[in-house]
Amino acid sequence: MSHALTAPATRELRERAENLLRRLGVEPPAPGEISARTPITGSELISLPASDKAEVEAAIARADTAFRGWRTVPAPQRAAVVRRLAALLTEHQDELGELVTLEAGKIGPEARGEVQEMIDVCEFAIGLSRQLYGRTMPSERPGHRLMETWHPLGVVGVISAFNFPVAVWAWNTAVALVCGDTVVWKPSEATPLTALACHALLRRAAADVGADPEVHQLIQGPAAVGEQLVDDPRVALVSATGSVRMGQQVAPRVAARFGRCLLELGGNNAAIVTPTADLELATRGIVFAAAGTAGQRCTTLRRLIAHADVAGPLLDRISAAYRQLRVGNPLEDGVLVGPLINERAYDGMRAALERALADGGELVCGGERVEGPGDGFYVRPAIVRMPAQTAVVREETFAPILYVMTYQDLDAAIEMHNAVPQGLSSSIFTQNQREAERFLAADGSDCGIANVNIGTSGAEIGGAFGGEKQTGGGRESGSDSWKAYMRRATNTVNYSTELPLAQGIRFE
Ligand code: UN1
Repeated sequence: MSHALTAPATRELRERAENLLRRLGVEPPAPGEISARTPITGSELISLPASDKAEVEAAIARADTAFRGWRTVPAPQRAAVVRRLAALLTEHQDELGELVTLEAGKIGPEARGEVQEMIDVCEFAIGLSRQLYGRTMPSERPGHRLMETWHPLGVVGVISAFNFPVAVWAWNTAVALVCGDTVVWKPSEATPLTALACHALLRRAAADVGADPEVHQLIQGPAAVGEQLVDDPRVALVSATGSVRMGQQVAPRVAARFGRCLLELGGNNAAIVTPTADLELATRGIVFAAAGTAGQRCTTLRRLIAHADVAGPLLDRISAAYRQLRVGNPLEDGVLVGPLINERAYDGMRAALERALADGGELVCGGERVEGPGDGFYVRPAIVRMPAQTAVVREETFAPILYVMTYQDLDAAIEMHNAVPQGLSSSIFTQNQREAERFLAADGSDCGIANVNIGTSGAEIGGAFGGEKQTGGGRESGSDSWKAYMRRATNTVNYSTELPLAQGIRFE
């Protein structure tokens, strides 16, 4: 299906992007080999150059040099940069949000929400700058003090994905900066323009408060650019968000040089709906989590495990809500589901649906491509009832497909819930406290995020974000995730005139 867009409309989108960039402090880049496309029409907005080997090398070197100074700036003073960034983001929330819509295809409210998530994490990081607490422990030796101190780690390499092109960068960067680290960012090749905008805002924030703008470096281009970052021994921490496959490449390479990794990889998130669930509330939570962002969040709800007694009425409600969803141009008010990022995503969705049907799945609704402006890939979110949790269900397909299975017994439901390789987010809808607690217990959900009576997506920044198993084990944003961005030193101070040895050892 092709609905070639008239030239003026393509031009209008291009001009819109250029305008937004200018208002965000970015001059239109020189043409180059990266093609910044909009999934709204599939057309090119702007092209820009990729970083070559020497440029990546130079960016890492600049970040490494900047680190030498930045690590000695007191953390509450480092926070000034992040405070200024938050102010700039607040001032430019609409422009940056619109650029996210153009580049990633998110609907307006979700795009602005993503910028809000950046502002939220900045606020968190500002407070954190006065709370980088170390412990003190009672020493077993008289006249001795035992304590730990947290120090900046070094250069942090941030590799981010197209689906949260700005928020995931901010989770890493706001925290890394107050921790005293410098950042080299390799964004997704699909979203280079929002990266230019964030980079410009951050450098401006640093300059405005008299800090060194070199604390942040941006490198752009294909996977090889990221690989250079991954392999460079000056990069102390590689924080990578993306597919399990990408993580499988990154982790061993970083480990081989004894660098640190923070991985946020695939999710295959499920919700269990029990017989006591408030079905109206569950429906709202499920529809946002499964169809929102066109199924392109790592926290998207992909599996619904419903008790056999409620599966029928629940599915009736969900499919009725699905039929109301407006799919289309995310720049239009009232549209709730924008485009898939590209044709590959669409092919992946189609292939998964075919496999699911071959496995005995029954299509409840959706799955078809619908007309949008230009050559964008617009689909109706799909629901497929599955006789069992087959191989295709255990894989993450980055598109809006909700597989539905039923259960009779909660233990079996939890077993099915955990029987996938990924472990990011999960939820249970129930009004029965025993069931809720069972789900959150040690033998309940095995995910990094486990919710009760809300969906799997849309986490707040205050908690630690991340997951287990193939999701990679990393934790970002809130709680004590900052510890991944610092190194810990244990200090023993002898303020006595004796030299007692630990463990009562006498060496005389
Ligand atoms: C992602 O999809 O990579 O919990 C991040 C959420 C958002 C972050 C998603 N706060 O859905």
